[in-house]
Amino acid sequence: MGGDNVSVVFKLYCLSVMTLVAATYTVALRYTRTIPTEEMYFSTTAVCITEVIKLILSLGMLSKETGNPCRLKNILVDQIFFSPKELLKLSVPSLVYAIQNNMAFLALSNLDAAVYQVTYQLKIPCTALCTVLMLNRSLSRLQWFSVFMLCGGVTLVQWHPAEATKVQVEQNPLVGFIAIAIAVLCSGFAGVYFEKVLKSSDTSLWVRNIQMYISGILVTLIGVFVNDGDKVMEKGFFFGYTPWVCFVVFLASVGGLYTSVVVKYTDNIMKGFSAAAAIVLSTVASVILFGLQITLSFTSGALLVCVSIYLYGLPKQDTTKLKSVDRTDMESKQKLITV
Ligand code: NCC
Repeated sequence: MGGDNVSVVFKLYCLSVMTLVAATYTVALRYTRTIPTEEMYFSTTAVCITEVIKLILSLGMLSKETGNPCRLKNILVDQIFFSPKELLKLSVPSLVYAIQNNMAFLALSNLDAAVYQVTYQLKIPCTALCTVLMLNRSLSRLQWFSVFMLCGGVTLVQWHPAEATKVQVEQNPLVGFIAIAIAVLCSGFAGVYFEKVLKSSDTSLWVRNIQMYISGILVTLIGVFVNDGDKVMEKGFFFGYTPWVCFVVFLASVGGLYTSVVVKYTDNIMKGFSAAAAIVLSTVASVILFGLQITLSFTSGALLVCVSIYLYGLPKQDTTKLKSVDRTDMESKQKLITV
């Protein structure tokens, strides 16, 4: 994963894994938060331990990339231990992601996974807005239109109101929706901020990840003590950790790393478009392989997703050329009038 010229197949592979992990993660997380149990785990500890695992995995990837323990040591000393400014820079997205990841637990403790997935699609226009504001990129009107069309398309594709399940734990949908709104804003901002830092220098992705996860561990640890300090002291950090909870932590770690690779080789808006395409394709594959019944909302949503991808990819019209054509047109009209 070190080289920048990676094949399309590799990009598609990363996108597919990311999308598959994200879908499984949401359902598994919801399951662990809604099974009636006396021993519910502390979600803050799960967010914190995920950062630790991502740090360890990124260290492993960096050592693979450098291929030499001495070079690895030099990089760690130079770019981690003696780079407080860089660490501070990356503490911004790590704080925002920490809030976002905690909000996901709060939202999925109060809302059905399908409702969560559908509402969370608002992150697509939010990410586009952050990209325009923070990366000084411009989107044509057609591209903005396609961003909103994609948002609507994914919403329809994932629309399964009949599957909303009754659970025996107390839920507060308002809290759930507020948590999603915060997560949407955090996802857009942190994703684009990380992309900006990553692409503004030659520093390795794994170094950037390590810098982010170090402050991520600190921030999420503070979250553990502020929110569940007393209970964690009494019952222990890993209280209530079942194999399912470990699975959720595993998915969160793997999903986070794949997200970083996807952002490195594409960008945050492309991440949204490709994830939508992957959802559509995987459903079509399930129809062919397992005879899954296709609904009207899926068909119309899939159509919207495809059209939006096509529209987004259309070459932008050169507005300067258009303006000059307009001007020449005006001038010749004026000449005609004077004649
Ligand atoms: O919301 P989303 O991603 O933008 O959240 C990004 C997740 O990736 C982690 N991350 C990001 C950059 C980086 N260098 N390292 C990281 O570990 C962040 O900590 C954050 O958890 C998506 O685009 O829909 C996606 O959604 C998440 C997840 O489903 C939602 O946040 C819902 O809770 C996916 N994460 C997982 O599946 C674990 C992500 O892959 C895609």
